Amino acid sequence: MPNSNPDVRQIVIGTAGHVDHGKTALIRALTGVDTDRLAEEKRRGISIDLGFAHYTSPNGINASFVDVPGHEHFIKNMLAGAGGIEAVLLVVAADEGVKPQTREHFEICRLLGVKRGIIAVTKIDLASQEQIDNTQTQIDALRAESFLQKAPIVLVSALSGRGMSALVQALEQLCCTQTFTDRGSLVRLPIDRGFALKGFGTVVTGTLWGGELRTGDSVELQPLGVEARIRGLQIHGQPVTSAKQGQRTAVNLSGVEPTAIQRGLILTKPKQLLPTKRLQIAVEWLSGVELPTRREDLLLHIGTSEIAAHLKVLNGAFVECELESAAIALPGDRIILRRPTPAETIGGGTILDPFPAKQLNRFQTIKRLESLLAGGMETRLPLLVEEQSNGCTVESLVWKTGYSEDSLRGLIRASTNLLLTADDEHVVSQAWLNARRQQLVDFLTAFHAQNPSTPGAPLAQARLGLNLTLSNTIFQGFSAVRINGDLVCLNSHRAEIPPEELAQLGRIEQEFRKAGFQPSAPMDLLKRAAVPASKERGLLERLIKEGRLIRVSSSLVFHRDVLDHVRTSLAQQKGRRFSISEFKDWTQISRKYAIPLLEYLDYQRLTRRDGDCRVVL
Ligand SMILES: Nc1nc2c(ncn2[C@@H]2O[C@H](COP(=O)(O)OP(=O)(O)O)[C@@H](O)[C@H]2O)c(=O)[nH]1
Ligand SMILES: [Mg+2]
Repeated sequence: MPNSNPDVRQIVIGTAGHVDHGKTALIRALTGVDTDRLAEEKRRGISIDLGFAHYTSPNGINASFVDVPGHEHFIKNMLAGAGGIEAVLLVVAADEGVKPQTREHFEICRLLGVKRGIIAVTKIDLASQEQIDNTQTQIDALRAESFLQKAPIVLVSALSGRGMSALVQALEQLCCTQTFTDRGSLVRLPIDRGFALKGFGTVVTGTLWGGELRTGDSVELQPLGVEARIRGLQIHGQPVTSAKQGQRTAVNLSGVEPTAIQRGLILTKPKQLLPTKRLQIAVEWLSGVELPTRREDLLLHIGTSEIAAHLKVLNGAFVECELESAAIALPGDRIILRRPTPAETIGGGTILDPFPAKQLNRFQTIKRLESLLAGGMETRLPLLVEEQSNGCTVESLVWKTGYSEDSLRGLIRASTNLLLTADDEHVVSQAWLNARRQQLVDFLTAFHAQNPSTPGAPLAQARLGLNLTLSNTIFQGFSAVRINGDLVCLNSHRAEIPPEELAQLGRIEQEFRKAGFQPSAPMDLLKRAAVPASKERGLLERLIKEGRLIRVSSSLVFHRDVLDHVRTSLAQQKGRRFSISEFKDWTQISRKYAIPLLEYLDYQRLTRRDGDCRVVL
């Protein structure tokens, strides 16, 4: 029966060290598992690909070992394994001492941010005391002031078993003080193996970087964008119902062919993270390598993937990488940079921005990266929001920061300079809101100056080109403006109508009222009202906007009182049928006007057309 995966103490440990120094033999001596599975590995006597073994100590501590190849040709595979480890078992043969890949693997672990480890000086059965002392001296020089400075050094022989109990003790110690590298709460499982299992279908394995996986969950294979479902989970060969951050996990997937799987893909929650092809990185170059000066084609390793990247040096501390194929990357992720020819690791770094701001010059880019490097989310969040002209969605911040929507909303609510829109989906800065409100005040001030006698500006115009969510955020709770129907005005605005204009408006209304059901063309009525020709149209439109006059069709305008009269008369005769000629008799309206008026009444749902007749609703 699958268990619910109680929080057993467990850790993922990677081997590291020069080829032939005894990594695989040590893992075999410890776990009984020969991680050199491939025929070619057997034939050549060296590890080529990653090997996996798990180990339960006498005290019940579970360690997942990732055994990496030491040969310089297979650093790519070593990197795929090292991306998911918590601690390193650095293996140095006592008779050979520190060699190039001892150094390279050590540097890679350091650059990947591995925090702890154990150093095994192995093959002591083959070495003299002098050799052992020399090796220890070299190790001390290598690890000085590094994460391994205080790591235990254990002298062992995988052949004779000498020192193995001290190694077990050191492992127990390591697990007791274990803390997971926090890579955020979002589900990410960089895949290091994918295969078909008879009767099960597709299985992928990897270290779960963040979040939790449960059987039945939907997942997405990124950057392919293929969705699948979790049929089953295994940890240490045991079926479980959930897997948590930091655990080496085997995932049985349905809905995806084994052939679609390759190392380097990453399992995420569907539609949560977005692949990117541009990264800005705080870089650290290894000493003794030839540094890239301006631009160079390199290989970038992230998670379990290796991607060709075009590197642009911004300054000594920052680079930008244009990736040949997209990757899932989040701020804080560690990467390794390698030169393809001659093959060498030249540095590594921390991703500062997986979706760099565009249209910045080099100076601005560097300044921006400096603040991202120096600050935490309290710097990053306002920066990301404010560099967009109208804020951004909470959803987009998930793939830009690696924080869940819920934690982002929490941070936004707690911040003094950011706020959520009413629907909780969008975030803007207080500075943006202030600026937009000022813009609205400026707009209304100008509008009122030009139209002193108009009660307000049409809302559609005052939305300043923003969508409803954003413009409502500006209007809501803003005491300087007042909304009335579909008009908005400054709170201080009182429509003032000059007496002369008031008289003109009155005369126009009078003409339309007089015309009743027989209105002449609106322009003729305006002439009769004797208003200055230049103002005719404006005054007419204003009366229509204010609802004093009602436009029934393009050339037919009635006074509101006339239509109110129709409305009240109809209200008393619900259900009655009448013909067009009856309607004409009743209103004395000409046939030319009757049809558009009836259509207007239909549209207003006062009447309904029924053959040649109308029914009062
Ligand atoms: N005498 C002796 N030989 C060892 C010891 N550990 C490994 N070897 C041998 O060294 C060779 C390389 O070991 P292996 O574990 O494959 O090295 P790796 O490349 O670091 O994985 C093999 O022939 C092993 O049998 C040891 O402690 N003592
Ligand atoms: Mg090996």
